Amino acid sequence: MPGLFVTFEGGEGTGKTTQLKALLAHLRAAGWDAIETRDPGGTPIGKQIRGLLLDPENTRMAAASELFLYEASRAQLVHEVIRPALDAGRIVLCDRFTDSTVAYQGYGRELDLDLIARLNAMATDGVRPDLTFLLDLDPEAGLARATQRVTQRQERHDRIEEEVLAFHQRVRAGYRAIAAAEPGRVAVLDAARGMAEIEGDIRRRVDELLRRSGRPPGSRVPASG
Ligand code: T5A
Repeated sequence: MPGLFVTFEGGEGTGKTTQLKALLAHLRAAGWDAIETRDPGGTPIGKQIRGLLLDPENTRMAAASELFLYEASRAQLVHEVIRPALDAGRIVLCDRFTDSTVAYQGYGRELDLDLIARLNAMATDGVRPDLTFLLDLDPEAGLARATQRVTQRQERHDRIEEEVLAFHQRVRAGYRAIAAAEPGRVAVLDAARGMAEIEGDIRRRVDELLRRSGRPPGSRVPASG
């Protein structure tokens, strides 16, 4: 695919959104044609599905329903946003993607990993991230950040944030297993550090990838590798 697909992964409150937006601003300032999106969400249909998934009132949602809803939102996102942008040669930055389902539904809910791999393949129609940043943080610290944020905004924790600590610890273990299995794609970052330090690591990695592609900053990105 002619574009470049970068995803941000990690547990609750690890700083994915903060870092994605910082990278987006950096790339755009350098002249690259970059867009941001998020999973679940990112499309009108995906936003409706996201509402169902995260509504704290939906306490009776079955694990299988949850899995299918995440995959449904993702299928729509790939179809409507990600694939067209990559085909057009753009840089796509996505807040969460398939690794979230492996970590949360596979390791967190302990659903079948082979089934999740098949559903992910179907939902993405072969679209895979070129590079993934995994923001790794003790779940207690991440949940404390999320709590601080919802308190400031006078909101409620979403349905997944309300899961017990053991669930979030399994999610973290899942992410680490993914990173160990795919070290070439997944860059693990210590998310306990300051925002600027993490941002610097991410910039260096992406700038290097773009530099190696041999093109000056412009409106289109050449094929990676
Ligand atoms: N999910 C998702 C699944 O179960 N399966 C799936 O397949 C998918 C795709 C989605 C939920 O759905 C689950 C995972 C999630 O539970 P979401 O909103 O996309 O929800 O994800 P969240 O993790 O809930 O997003 P958050 O906004 O809570 O976390 P972020 O994006 O990691 O963190 P961010 O950048 O918003 O920062 C959180 C707070 O920490 C501060 C920020 O200022 C902010 O206040 N912060 C830092 N503080 C100190 N040091 C740093 N380095 C900091 N970086 C950020």
